[in-house]
Amino acid sequence: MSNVLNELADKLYAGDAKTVPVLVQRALDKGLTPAEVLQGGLITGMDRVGVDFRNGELFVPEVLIAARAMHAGMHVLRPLLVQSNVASAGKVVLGTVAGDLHDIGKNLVGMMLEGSGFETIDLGTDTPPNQFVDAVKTHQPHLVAMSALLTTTMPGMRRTIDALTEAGVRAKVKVMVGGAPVTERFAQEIGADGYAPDAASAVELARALMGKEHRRR
Ligand code: B1M
Repeated sequence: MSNVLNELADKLYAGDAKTVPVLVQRALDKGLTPAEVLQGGLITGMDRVGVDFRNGELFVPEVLIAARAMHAGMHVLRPLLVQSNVASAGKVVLGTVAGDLHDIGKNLVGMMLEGSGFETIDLGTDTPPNQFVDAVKTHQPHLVAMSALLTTTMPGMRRTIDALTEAGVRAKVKVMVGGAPVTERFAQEIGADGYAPDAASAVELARALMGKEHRRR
Protein backbone atom coordinates (compact mmCIF):
# COMPACT_ATOMS: atom_id res chain seq x y z
CA MET A 1 0.00 0.00 0.00
CA SER A 2 1.31 3.50 -0.76
CA ASN A 3 2.56 5.73 2.08
CA VAL A 4 -0.26 8.20 1.66
CA LEU A 5 -2.86 5.44 2.06
CA ASN A 6 -1.09 4.14 5.18
CA GLU A 7 -1.05 7.64 6.61
CA LEU A 8 -4.72 8.10 5.68
CA ALA A 9 -5.70 4.87 7.45
CA ASP A 10 -3.71 5.99 10.54
CA LYS A 11 -5.34 9.44 10.62
CA LEU A 12 -8.79 7.94 10.16
CA TYR A 13 -8.11 5.56 13.03
CA ALA A 14 -7.05 8.56 15.14
CA GLY A 15 -10.24 10.42 14.15
CA ASP A 16 -8.36 13.37 12.67
CA ALA A 17 -11.20 14.94 10.67
CA LYS A 18 -9.03 17.88 9.58
CA THR A 19 -6.18 15.87 8.08
CA VAL A 20 -8.22 13.03 6.54
CA PRO A 21 -9.76 15.18 3.73
CA VAL A 22 -6.34 16.72 3.03
CA LEU A 23 -4.79 13.25 2.65
CA VAL A 24 -7.70 12.04 0.50
CA GLN A 25 -7.03 14.95 -1.85
CA ARG A 26 -3.28 14.27 -1.77
CA ALA A 27 -3.83 10.62 -2.67
CA LEU A 28 -6.08 11.65 -5.58
CA ASP A 29 -3.49 14.19 -6.73
CA LYS A 30 -0.92 11.39 -6.76
CA GLY A 31 -3.11 9.59 -9.29
CA LEU A 32 -4.81 7.02 -7.07
CA THR A 33 -8.40 6.30 -8.07
CA PRO A 34 -11.32 7.20 -5.75
CA ALA A 35 -11.93 3.45 -5.26
CA GLU A 36 -8.29 2.89 -4.22
CA VAL A 37 -8.44 5.80 -1.76
CA LEU A 38 -11.73 4.57 -0.34
CA GLN A 39 -10.68 0.96 0.08
CA GLY A 40 -6.97 1.32 0.81
CA GLY A 41 -7.23 4.34 3.12
CA LEU A 42 -10.68 5.02 4.58
CA ILE A 43 -12.13 1.51 4.79
CA THR A 44 -8.79 0.01 5.90
CA GLY A 45 -8.63 2.54 8.75
CA MET A 46 -12.25 1.91 9.72
CA ASP A 47 -11.69 -1.86 9.68
CA ARG A 48 -8.89 -1.39 12.22
CA VAL A 49 -11.26 0.71 14.34
CA GLY A 50 -13.78 -2.15 14.19
CA VAL A 51 -11.26 -4.78 15.30
CA ASP A 52 -10.00 -2.70 18.25
CA PHE A 53 -13.58 -1.75 19.21
CA ARG A 54 -14.50 -5.45 19.31
CA ASN A 55 -11.42 -6.20 21.41
CA GLY A 56 -12.29 -3.49 23.93
CA GLU A 57 -9.30 -1.31 23.03
CA LEU A 58 -11.50 1.50 21.64
CA PHE A 59 -14.83 2.76 22.98
CA VAL A 60 -17.91 4.39 21.44
CA PRO A 61 -16.62 8.00 21.67
CA GLU A 62 -13.43 7.09 19.77
CA VAL A 63 -15.44 5.18 17.17
CA LEU A 64 -17.75 8.17 16.72
CA ILE A 65 -14.75 10.44 16.20
CA ALA A 66 -13.35 8.02 13.61
CA ALA A 67 -16.78 7.96 11.91
CA ARG A 68 -16.72 11.76 11.75
CA ALA A 69 -13.29 11.61 10.06
CA MET A 70 -14.69 8.98 7.64
CA HIS A 71 -17.54 11.34 6.72
CA ALA A 72 -15.04 14.17 6.13
CA GLY A 73 -13.04 11.94 3.77
CA MET A 74 -16.12 10.69 1.95
CA HIS A 75 -17.18 14.31 1.43
CA VAL A 76 -14.13 14.80 -0.82
CA LEU A 77 -14.74 11.55 -2.70
CA ARG A 78 -18.47 12.08 -3.15
CA PRO A 79 -18.38 14.28 -6.29
CA LEU A 80 -16.00 11.80 -7.91
CA LEU A 81 -18.22 8.84 -7.12
CA VAL A 82 -21.42 10.63 -8.11
CA GLN A 83 -21.68 11.68 -11.74
CA SER A 84 -24.28 14.19 -12.79
CA ASN A 85 -26.38 14.40 -15.95
CA VAL A 86 -26.75 10.64 -16.24
CA ALA A 87 -30.13 9.32 -17.36
CA SER A 88 -31.88 7.71 -14.39
CA ALA A 89 -31.06 4.01 -14.14
CA GLY A 90 -33.93 3.57 -11.67
CA LYS A 91 -35.30 4.88 -8.41
CA VAL A 92 -34.14 3.47 -5.05
CA VAL A 93 -35.52 4.03 -1.56
CA LEU A 94 -32.61 3.45 0.80
CA GLY A 95 -32.30 3.30 4.58
CA THR A 96 -30.72 1.73 7.64
CA VAL A 97 -33.31 -0.34 9.49
CA ALA A 98 -35.02 0.44 12.81
CA GLY A 99 -32.81 0.60 15.90
CA ASP A 100 -29.62 0.92 13.86
CA LEU A 101 -27.63 4.16 13.69
CA HIS A 102 -24.81 3.00 11.40
CA ASP A 103 -24.87 4.99 8.18
CA ILE A 104 -21.39 4.98 6.66
CA GLY A 105 -21.89 1.83 4.56
CA LYS A 106 -25.43 2.85 3.61
CA ASN A 107 -24.15 6.27 2.50
CA LEU A 108 -21.44 4.62 0.40
CA VAL A 109 -23.99 2.37 -1.25
CA GLY A 110 -26.12 5.47 -1.93
CA MET A 111 -23.19 7.36 -3.44
CA MET A 112 -22.18 4.45 -5.67
CA LEU A 113 -25.77 4.00 -6.82
CA GLU A 114 -26.04 7.71 -7.61
CA GLY A 115 -22.71 7.51 -9.41
CA SER A 116 -24.22 4.80 -11.58
CA GLY A 117 -27.24 6.90 -12.48
CA PHE A 118 -29.75 5.73 -9.88
CA GLU A 119 -31.99 8.28 -8.21
CA THR A 120 -31.88 7.66 -4.46
CA ILE A 121 -34.32 8.62 -1.73
CA ASP A 122 -32.36 8.25 1.50
CA LEU A 123 -34.51 7.67 4.58
CA GLY A 124 -31.48 7.87 6.88
CA THR A 125 -30.91 5.64 9.90
CA ASP A 126 -33.26 4.00 12.42
CA THR A 127 -35.95 3.62 9.77
CA PRO A 128 -39.06 1.73 10.92
CA PRO A 129 -40.97 -0.52 8.50
CA ASN A 130 -43.89 1.92 8.13
CA GLN A 131 -41.49 4.63 6.95
CA PHE A 132 -40.24 2.33 4.16
CA VAL A 133 -43.87 1.55 3.28
CA ASP A 134 -44.82 5.25 3.19
CA ALA A 135 -41.78 6.05 1.02
CA VAL A 136 -42.70 3.28 -1.43
CA LYS A 137 -46.25 4.62 -1.70
CA THR A 138 -45.05 8.21 -2.10
CA HIS A 139 -42.05 7.78 -4.41
CA GLN A 140 -42.95 4.56 -6.25
CA PRO A 141 -39.35 3.35 -6.48
CA HIS A 142 -38.16 0.32 -8.43
CA LEU A 143 -35.97 -0.85 -5.55
CA VAL A 144 -35.93 -0.80 -1.76
CA ALA A 145 -32.41 -1.07 -0.31
CA MET A 146 -31.93 -1.83 3.39
CA SER A 147 -28.75 -1.75 5.44
CA ALA A 148 -28.14 -3.29 8.90
CA LEU A 149 -24.89 -3.44 10.86
CA LEU A 150 -26.10 -5.12 14.03
CA THR A 151 -27.21 -8.71 14.42
CA THR A 152 -29.96 -7.34 16.70
CA THR A 153 -31.38 -5.07 13.98
CA MET A 154 -31.25 -7.57 11.08
CA PRO A 155 -34.80 -8.81 11.92
CA GLY A 156 -35.96 -5.29 11.02
CA MET A 157 -35.35 -6.27 7.40
CA ARG A 158 -37.81 -9.14 7.63
CA ARG A 159 -40.32 -6.90 9.43
CA THR A 160 -40.00 -4.31 6.67
CA ILE A 161 -40.59 -6.91 3.95
CA ASP A 162 -43.62 -8.19 5.87
CA ALA A 163 -44.92 -4.61 6.21
CA LEU A 164 -44.50 -4.06 2.45
CA THR A 165 -46.50 -7.26 1.87
CA GLU A 166 -49.23 -6.27 4.33
CA ALA A 167 -49.50 -2.84 2.68
CA GLY A 168 -49.95 -4.54 -0.70
CA VAL A 169 -46.85 -2.97 -2.27
CA ARG A 170 -44.30 -5.83 -2.02
CA ALA A 171 -44.87 -6.91 -5.61
CA LYS A 172 -44.24 -3.38 -6.87
CA VAL A 173 -40.59 -3.28 -5.75
CA LYS A 174 -37.45 -5.40 -5.65
CA VAL A 175 -35.84 -5.56 -2.21
CA MET A 176 -32.07 -5.69 -1.73
CA VAL A 177 -30.24 -6.01 1.59
CA GLY A 178 -26.70 -5.67 2.86
CA GLY A 179 -24.45 -4.74 5.78
CA ALA A 180 -21.64 -6.52 7.61
CA PRO A 181 -23.69 -9.22 9.44
CA VAL A 182 -26.10 -9.85 6.54
CA THR A 183 -25.58 -12.93 4.34
CA GLU A 184 -26.97 -14.31 1.11
CA ARG A 185 -28.68 -17.04 3.08
CA PHE A 186 -30.34 -14.55 5.45
CA ALA A 187 -31.53 -12.53 2.45
CA GLN A 188 -33.16 -15.66 0.99
CA GLU A 189 -34.73 -16.61 4.34
CA ILE A 190 -36.45 -13.24 4.73
CA GLY A 191 -37.68 -13.17 1.13
CA ALA A 192 -35.43 -10.38 -0.17
CA ASP A 193 -34.69 -10.33 -3.90
CA GLY A 194 -30.96 -9.92 -3.48
CA TYR A 195 -27.95 -9.44 -1.22
CA ALA A 196 -24.72 -7.57 -1.91
CA PRO A 197 -21.59 -7.72 0.27
CA ASP A 198 -20.22 -4.29 -0.63
CA ALA A 199 -21.10 -1.03 -2.32
CA ALA A 200 -19.69 -1.95 -5.74
CA SER A 201 -21.62 -5.22 -5.88
CA ALA A 202 -24.71 -3.37 -4.63
CA VAL A 203 -24.61 -1.42 -7.89
CA GLU A 204 -24.28 -4.62 -9.94
CA LEU A 205 -27.17 -6.16 -8.00
CA ALA A 206 -29.33 -3.06 -8.46
CA ARG A 207 -28.69 -3.17 -12.21
CA ALA A 208 -29.54 -6.88 -12.33
CA LEU A 209 -32.73 -6.34 -10.35
CA MET A 210 -33.68 -3.46 -12.66
CA GLY A 211 -33.39 -5.88 -15.58
CA LYS A 212 -35.90 -8.19 -13.90
CA GLU A 213 -38.04 -5.19 -12.95
CA HIS A 214 -38.27 -4.00 -16.57
CA ARG A 215 -39.27 -7.46 -17.76
CA ARG A 216 -42.00 -7.50 -15.08
CA ARG A 217 -43.40 -3.94 -15.42
CO1 B1M B 1 -20.90 0.09 15.83
N1 B1M B 1 -20.81 -1.87 15.78
N2 B1M B 1 -22.09 0.01 17.39
N3 B1M B 1 -20.80 2.00 15.80
N4 B1M B 1 -19.55 -0.10 14.54
C1 B1M B 1 -20.11 -2.47 14.65
C2 B1M B 1 -21.07 -2.75 13.50
C3 B1M B 1 -19.54 -3.80 15.31
C4 B1M B 1 -19.30 -4.94 14.30
C5 B1M B 1 -18.24 -3.44 16.08
C6 B1M B 1 -17.58 -4.64 16.73
O1 B1M B 1 -18.03 -5.11 17.72
N5 B1M B 1 -16.52 -5.10 16.13
C7 B1M B 1 -20.63 -4.11 16.39
C8 B1M B 1 -21.80 -4.99 15.90
C9 B1M B 1 -21.76 -6.39 16.47
C10 B1M B 1 -22.89 -7.18 15.93
O2 B1M B 1 -24.03 -6.88 16.11
N6 B1M B 1 -22.54 -8.22 15.20
C11 B1M B 1 -21.10 -2.71 16.74
C12 B1M B 1 -21.79 -2.39 17.95
C13 B1M B 1 -21.93 -3.49 18.97
C14 B1M B 1 -22.29 -1.09 18.21
C15 B1M B 1 -23.06 -0.61 19.45
C16 B1M B 1 -24.13 -1.58 19.98
C17 B1M B 1 -22.00 -0.28 20.52
C18 B1M B 1 -22.55 0.16 21.86
O3 B1M B 1 -23.24 1.14 21.96
N7 B1M B 1 -22.21 -0.63 22.85
C19 B1M B 1 -23.69 0.72 18.97
C20 B1M B 1 -25.08 0.51 18.32
C21 B1M B 1 -25.73 1.84 18.01
C22 B1M B 1 -26.97 1.62 17.15
O4 B1M B 1 -26.86 1.51 15.95
N8 B1M B 1 -28.12 1.55 17.79
C23 B1M B 1 -22.71 1.11 17.91
C24 B1M B 1 -22.44 2.44 17.58
C25 B1M B 1 -21.54 2.84 16.62
C26 B1M B 1 -21.20 4.29 16.37
C27 B1M B 1 -22.42 5.22 16.43
C28 B1M B 1 -20.19 4.70 17.42
C29 B1M B 1 -20.50 4.22 14.96
C30 B1M B 1 -21.47 4.46 13.77
C31 B1M B 1 -21.32 5.85 13.20
C32 B1M B 1 -22.04 5.98 11.87
O5 B1M B 1 -22.26 5.05 11.13
N9 B1M B 1 -22.38 7.21 11.59
C33 B1M B 1 -20.09 2.74 14.89
C34 B1M B 1 -19.14 2.23 13.98
C35 B1M B 1 -18.42 3.26 13.12
C36 B1M B 1 -18.87 0.84 13.86
C37 B1M B 1 -17.77 0.12 13.03
C38 B1M B 1 -16.46 0.33 13.80
C39 B1M B 1 -17.57 0.55 11.60
C40 B1M B 1 -18.84 0.46 10.72
C41 B1M B 1 -18.52 1.11 9.40
O6 B1M B 1 -18.91 2.24 9.18
N10 B1M B 1 -17.73 0.41 8.56
C42 B1M B 1 -18.29 -1.37 13.06
C43 B1M B 1 -17.17 -2.41 12.97
C44 B1M B 1 -16.93 -2.82 11.53
O7 B1M B 1 -17.85 -2.98 10.75
N11 B1M B 1 -15.70 -3.00 11.16
C45 B1M B 1 -19.23 -1.37 14.19
C46 B1M B 1 -17.28 0.95 7.28
C47 B1M B 1 -18.36 0.75 6.23
C48 B1M B 1 -17.84 1.23 4.89
O8 B1M B 1 -18.64 -0.63 6.14
O9 B1M B 1 -20.97 -0.38 7.12
O10 B1M B 1 -19.98 -2.69 6.68
P1 B1M B 1 -20.11 -1.27 6.30
O11 B1M B 1 -20.71 -1.17 4.83
C49 B1M B 1 -20.19 -1.91 3.76
C50 B1M B 1 -20.86 -3.28 3.57
O12 B1M B 1 -21.39 -3.82 4.76
C51 B1M B 1 -21.88 -3.03 2.51
O13 B1M B 1 -21.30 -2.02 1.70
C52 B1M B 1 -20.54 -1.11 2.52
C53 B1M B 1 -19.37 -0.64 1.72
O14 B1M B 1 -18.61 -1.68 1.19
N12 B1M B 1 -23.23 -2.58 2.83
C54 B1M B 1 -24.23 -2.84 1.95
C55 B1M B 1 -23.71 -1.86 3.85
N13 B1M B 1 -25.01 -1.65 3.67
C56 B1M B 1 -25.37 -2.23 2.51
C57 B1M B 1 -26.58 -2.30 1.84
C58 B1M B 1 -26.63 -3.00 0.62
C59 B1M B 1 -25.51 -3.61 0.10
C60 B1M B 1 -24.29 -3.53 0.74
O15 B1M B 1 -27.75 -3.14 -0.11
C61 B1M B 1 -28.91 -2.48 0.30
